[in-house]
Parts: sequence; C-alpha cells; structure tokens
Amino acid sequence: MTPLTQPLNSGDNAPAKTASTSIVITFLMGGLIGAALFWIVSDLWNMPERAAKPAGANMENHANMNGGTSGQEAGVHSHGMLAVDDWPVKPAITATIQKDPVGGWNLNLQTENFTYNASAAGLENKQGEGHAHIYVNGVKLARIYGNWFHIGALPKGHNMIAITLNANDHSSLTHNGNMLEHKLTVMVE
Ligand SMILES: [Cu+2]
Repeated sequence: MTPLTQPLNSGDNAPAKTASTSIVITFLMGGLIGAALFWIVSDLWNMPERAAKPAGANMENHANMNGGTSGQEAGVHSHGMLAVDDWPVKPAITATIQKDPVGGWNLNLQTENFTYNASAAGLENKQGEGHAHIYVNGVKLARIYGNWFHIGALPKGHNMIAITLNANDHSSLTHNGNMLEHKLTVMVE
C-alpha cells in the first residue's frame, strides 16, 4: 500500500485537480481493497483443501470417507443414485493418475467386487456390474469401461478428478449414503 500513497501526495501540487483526482484515487483504492479482500477471502476458502494436499501431481483423496461429491455434485450428476447397502458384496474403487510422457494423463482405476459391462450399459441393473464415470472439475468427461483411461491436457492449477462407479442404468452407486467414488487432485504448473 505504501507506494500507492506517493501519487496521492504529489497530487497536492496540482490544487485544481485535487478534488477529481482524489475521487478517482478513492475509487481506485476502493477497487484495490475490494480485490485484495476478495483475494484473501478466496485464498482462505481454498486453504483447508490445499493444506490437506501438498502441491504436486498424484495427490489422492479417498472421498469415500467423507461423503465426497455426493452433495456438491448433486446437480452435475444427471442420473439417480443406487444404494448398494443390501448387496452382499460391496463394490469399491480407488485410482491413481500419472503424467503421460507425451501428453495428458494416464488414469488407472482399481475396482473391487465390480465388473465393467459395456454391453449392459443402459440396460437392467445387476449387482456388482456397471461402468464408471469420470468428472473433471465437476464436468462429466466420459464413461469408462475398463481400468485405464487417458485424459488430455488439463488447465493450469488444481484439477479435481472424480471417478464414480455406476450401475447399468447410469445411477451412481452409493454406500451408507456416500457415493462410491475416488477423487484425485492434479496440480498443473
Ligand atoms: Cu453411465
């Protein structure tokens, strides 16, 4: 803030312009303070997430523990939910992601008690069967029928990748009210 007071003082040497100049400066200062406050507040807002994940790629967040995106992304998921609570064996998913040497990112899914069945997509639900959905920054990118998936270039900054397990009718699988999903954060410098 100190350097900005310099022009204000030098403005005193031009009395005719003082009033309008100070109005303009007040306006600019207001804008700067507003921007600074916004920056500080938005930084604080992001802090818990940042603190939990050191910078760098391949940071994982086991979203199954905390309800994950079930609330946040409710509006993004266009399909319903299907609880697996009464299934004798519950599916599970984890994932890792690595930078591809040529371009983009290679996502590797690991599922348990779950079979991908592309030929049944859109048909009747069957326990332990379905496919996955991938969301990048809250937007659905694709349907996944296997353990490997290539993601193209990601924008700079923190990218939130969420992979959900879905029934044949595309419903998101849930257990104890939490979506069966895995979330990753990819930091692009
Ligand atoms: Cu689907």
